[in-house]
Amino acid sequence: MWRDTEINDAVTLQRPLGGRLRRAALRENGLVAALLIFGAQTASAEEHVVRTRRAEWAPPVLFIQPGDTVVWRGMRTHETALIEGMGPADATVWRSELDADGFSVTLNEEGAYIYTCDIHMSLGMVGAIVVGDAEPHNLAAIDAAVENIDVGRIFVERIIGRMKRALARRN
Ligand SMILES: [Cu+2]
Repeated sequence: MWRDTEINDAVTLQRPLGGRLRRAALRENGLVAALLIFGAQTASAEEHVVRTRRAEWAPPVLFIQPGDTVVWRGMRTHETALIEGMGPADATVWRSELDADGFSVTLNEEGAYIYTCDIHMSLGMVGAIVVGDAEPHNLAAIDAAVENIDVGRIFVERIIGRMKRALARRN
């Protein structure tokens, strides 16, 4: 959105100006050009929205690229948290408050992430995010971490199965 504004400014600054104003405009044009280049380089990072449908995440399995951001919407009665041991090693661990609509996390590490809404985990509110095009390297670690889950384990297993089927379709 800011890029449109910068482009408009750049166009405005290109109008004929005299003396000091023109020099100032040229300096600003240089800054604008730098900002536009910076914007182009980072434009590939995308934002993905996960919404809530009763006690489910939509989409339940999300595919993104490293550096992309996930935003959760419709969170009035929900929260989102990465399940312990169910993200790549060194990956961002997140836990939102209840009713943190618009909570977001940027995921840079490739691999699979299984997350839950703790208060609705026993109703099956479990989701998966796969970062990167490669087969997630931490699938075995996720399968092992399932053993540590007491409440809602069947739903965690279910989303892992769903993610694996989606991965198989993708390949
Ligand atoms: Cu919930």
